[in-house]
Amino acid sequence: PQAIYLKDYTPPAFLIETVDLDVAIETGHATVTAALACHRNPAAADPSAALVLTGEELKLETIRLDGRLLGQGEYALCDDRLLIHAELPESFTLTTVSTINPDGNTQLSGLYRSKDGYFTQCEAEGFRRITWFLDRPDVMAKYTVTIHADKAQFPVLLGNGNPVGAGDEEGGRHWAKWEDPFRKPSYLFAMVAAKLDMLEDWFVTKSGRKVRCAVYVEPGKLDQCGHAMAALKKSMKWDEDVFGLEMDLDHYMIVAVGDFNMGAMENKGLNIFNTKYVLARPDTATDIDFQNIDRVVAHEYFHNWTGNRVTCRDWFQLSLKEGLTVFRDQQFGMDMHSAGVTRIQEVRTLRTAQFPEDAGPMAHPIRPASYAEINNFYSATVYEKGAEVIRMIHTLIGKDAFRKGMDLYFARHDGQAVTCEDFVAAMQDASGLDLTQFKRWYNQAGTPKLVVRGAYDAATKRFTLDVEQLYPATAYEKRLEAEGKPVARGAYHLPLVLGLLDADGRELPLRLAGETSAAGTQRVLSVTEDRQSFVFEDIAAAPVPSLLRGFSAPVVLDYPYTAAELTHLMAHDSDAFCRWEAGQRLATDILTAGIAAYQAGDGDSLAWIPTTYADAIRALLGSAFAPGGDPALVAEALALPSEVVLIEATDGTVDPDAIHAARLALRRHLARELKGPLAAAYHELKVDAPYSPEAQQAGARALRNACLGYLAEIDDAESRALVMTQFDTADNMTDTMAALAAIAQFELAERDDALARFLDKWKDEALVVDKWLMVQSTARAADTGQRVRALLQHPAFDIKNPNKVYALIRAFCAANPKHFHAADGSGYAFAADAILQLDAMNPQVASRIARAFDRWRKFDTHRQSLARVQLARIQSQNGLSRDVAEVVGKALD
Ligand code: BAL
Ligand code: ZN
Repeated sequence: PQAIYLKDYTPPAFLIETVDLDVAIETGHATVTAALACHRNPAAADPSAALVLTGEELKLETIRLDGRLLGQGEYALCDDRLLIHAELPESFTLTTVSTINPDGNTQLSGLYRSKDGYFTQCEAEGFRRITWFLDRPDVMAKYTVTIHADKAQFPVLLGNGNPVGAGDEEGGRHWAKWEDPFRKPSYLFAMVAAKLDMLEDWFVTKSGRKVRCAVYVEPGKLDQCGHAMAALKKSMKWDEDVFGLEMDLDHYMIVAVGDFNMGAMENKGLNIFNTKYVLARPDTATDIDFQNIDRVVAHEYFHNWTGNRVTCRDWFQLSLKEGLTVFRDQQFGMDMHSAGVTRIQEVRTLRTAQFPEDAGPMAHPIRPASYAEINNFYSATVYEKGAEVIRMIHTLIGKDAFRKGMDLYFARHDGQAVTCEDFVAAMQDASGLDLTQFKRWYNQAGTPKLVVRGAYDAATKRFTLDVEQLYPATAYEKRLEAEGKPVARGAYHLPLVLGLLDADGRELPLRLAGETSAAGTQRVLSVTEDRQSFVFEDIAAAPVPSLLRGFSAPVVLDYPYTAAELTHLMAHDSDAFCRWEAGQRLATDILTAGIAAYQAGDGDSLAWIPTTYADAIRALLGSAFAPGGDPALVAEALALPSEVVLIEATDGTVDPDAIHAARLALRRHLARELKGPLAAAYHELKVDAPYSPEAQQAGARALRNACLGYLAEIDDAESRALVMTQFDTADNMTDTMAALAAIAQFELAERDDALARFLDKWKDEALVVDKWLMVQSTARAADTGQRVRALLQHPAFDIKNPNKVYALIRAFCAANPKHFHAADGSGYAFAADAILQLDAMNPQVASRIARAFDRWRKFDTHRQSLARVQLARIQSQNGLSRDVAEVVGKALD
């Protein structure tokens, strides 16, 4: 597919002041009348450029210029473009009437039918599937929309902004008109016509304005939206307290829909959400679901300022709003839950999703220079790495200067569509820190490696840290180079946050060479060079460095820690992330030896597991019960690095079978060695209070269920009885799912019975059925591949529903490496079949599945040849979408 380039950006030839839409939803089609008040853009590069509107799957009925019907020859339709040939005055109103088919819109982009009515999704380029438009984010207009539909079937009619009129029409129909007082780009347009129940509440802003908050859900689900409403009100308060940002509308609505490609969408005043991030009840949703709802509700709310009030000039700038808003929802999450656990979970997500992306064929900087299909760039890099980049600015300039930078950003750019440079300039001007070099994070792809070496000199009492940055070119730079495009690479500017621990685990006061006195026990080192040294004075004995605290930069840290040093950090580091990280490193080192042992045929001897390891984990488990202990953190620390993380950590060819075998053997070893303490912890951590998703209870459940997971590995009658008792008696979905996930790993009659009973109980709760699918698609049981293929035909599965596809197909491909990379190629063939079937109906979803092939070149030649066959089969399909063509084309490059 054809790439488009950031360097080719030009301002639009025309601007649109107002958009007056009329959408009449009939049986089988909708009629859209759009009156656009346009004028030439004085900033256009070509003052005589033609007016070219974009539209997709629209049937143009009529077109009028200032009320005059245009005839043949006065306009032309060419592919997805509508060219106006008629002579245009400086200002004019262009009115089109088009017919669309929302019932046949399986892409779920634009206006589409879902079970309870009609919904929209316009980001990034869905508005052009509703009407002809200058569908680009730098065209900002004021919108009104009048919606007409059958009153009995679709009693709720919603648009952005404020309701300004409503009434009945002939034939049992009704209408409603909404007006949004704020200028916005077309991607933030939304409307809904559906049968929905509504929960209403009020929020009083800091200046005393009353905002009506409403959550709309499918009929009968009102008892599942209280948590989302509470999250919305907490988010409104938090943004006022932390950033001084107030809600600007009188109505803030969240509508939940079961068929949705993304997680949620921040349309102005009318968020549309995947039900997954709204609906929750203790018996239907897990602690993690509750937390995710907090985060997604907050994320969409925070977009009202970072994204809506100040938006992106073009889609290359996507991280301007997404990276910043993810950073903001992360900060919110850290304030609402355990800060350490939240950070650890974020780092795990980054390593699982973003590091592989940065190392694979789809590598791109947080602001890519080119793309073929923008939907492919709603990526872990733009979102999660984008948030890390904002976090680094926050760390480098400090919290207060960051807040000043945000204030300056809004003062300068409220109501505008801007670039990442504009954001960085505000941060630079507010802080006085030169961020010129820092901007490389926006233009360079790849995860840098930070090679750090420490040397202690007893004679001078100095500890020297030598820091080297490595940032080899990725697939992204290689492609640009091949296209003859300029590629500049250089050292990054990054914060290295650290402390030094003495032999007793105490934090040492830190004085850098050249400083007159020590300043604290934690420092932010500003790393800017390819090679740099930092010298600490007055260090009495060789310390253990605690490096990259809080994961202060999105890098791979290479430091030659010994097992003893890692155990020391696990026990004593004051930084929660570094304590967890030390445990992960220790486990990774052991597993690396285990993987080699399995490859050499000697894995089962377990000679590769140090005898002291179980003791370290025993101490870790015990720490949860010591004064100040944090069960949630211990639960995180008990989890061994995932197979996906181990795949990325592998230098050279990946052996997924050896990785799986080593990891499982280590889990079983710990379970056997620590059976007593695990069982004791399991019983001690039982929560007796009524269910609440708050951090303390959730932490206890997380650790208790981690213990259950280990105990289940013993695989005897006692452990099975423990799991089945929890499954049968749990009063909340967190505990139910933990038990079901434990039993689902084994090919046992108990598994089949538990799965059958679970489905029978929950078959009418779509989100719970998704859990049922996912627990099977991610199981290690030998029959998983076969079962997943059979589930495609199960009545509980629906390939048209993205959540079902993500639960069954994507989870299998992305989170079950043992089966996806099966040596007979069955996993690859399964994925290719699914991608081809999905591409014909929903290219965005198909393309997300196709990303499972990103790392195919890391595997052995046999697997590579099997994957290549499937990639080539997909690529040769006639009419392949741009979405999938870009992913597969880059994979095969
Ligand atoms: N803007 C797309 C959905 C989100 O990031 O909030
Ligand atoms: Zn977002």
